[in-house]
Amino acid sequence: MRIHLVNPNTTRSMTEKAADAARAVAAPGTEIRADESAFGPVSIEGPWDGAMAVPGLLARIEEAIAAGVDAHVIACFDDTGLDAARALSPKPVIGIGEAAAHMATLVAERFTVVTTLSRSIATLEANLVRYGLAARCAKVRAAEVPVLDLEDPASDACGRISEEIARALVEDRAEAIVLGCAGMTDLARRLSQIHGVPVIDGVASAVTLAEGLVRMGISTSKVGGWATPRPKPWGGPPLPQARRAD
Ligand code: 5HY
Repeated sequence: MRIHLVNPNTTRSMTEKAADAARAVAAPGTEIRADESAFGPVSIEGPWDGAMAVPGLLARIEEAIAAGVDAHVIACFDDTGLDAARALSPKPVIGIGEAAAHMATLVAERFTVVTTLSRSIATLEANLVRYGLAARCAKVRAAEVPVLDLEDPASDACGRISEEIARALVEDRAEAIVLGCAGMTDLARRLSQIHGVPVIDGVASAVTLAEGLVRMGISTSKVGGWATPRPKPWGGPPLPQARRAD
């Protein structure tokens, strides 16, 4: 099967890190097609970035549909553009935030999300309410690490995330931790070993769930809010089309 992993921001190194994590967990025979938004912000930190990332994301979703992929994974913990992508594609679309939260509920009564900056918290809290999972989430915390610091080996990002995890285990009585950024995907195993609890990465969670849906032959229901968009005229200049380099 072929899974499309799309990073809604435009930072290639984050795409490659997520693609590595996806390939590490994917079953033999699963091909990962990875790309990032064709245009938009280099990182998503709050609602404006998130809104501006969606058109470039949807351009990649359209390309992947045309290429015949079996499912899509949105590799941003905010699940940026998830509803629009589910309406657009006939194939399953899994957001790493929703996927990680579901996985956490299978191994812990209470989990805490540790994300990057405080400005991302409201979006993640609203998502959990939307998904029906807020009751199982003790808290959404921020390690106060800018997203792109996770791409800088010299930054103390991992240390700050680890300190926040330690606080969550005591103050929140968290039994598992969900890493609240695609850029943290390479930290899960090490942080789980340090803290002795499940530390859940959304990329691995989403790829695992996407493979399961494809094997079950289940895709997005089109009879409700995720119905295929109705064709209609477009006002103003056309959106830039994605032009794949390769
Ligand atoms: C992410 N931002 O996973 C989110 C995390 C955040 O560019 N990729 C981003 O900070 O909201």
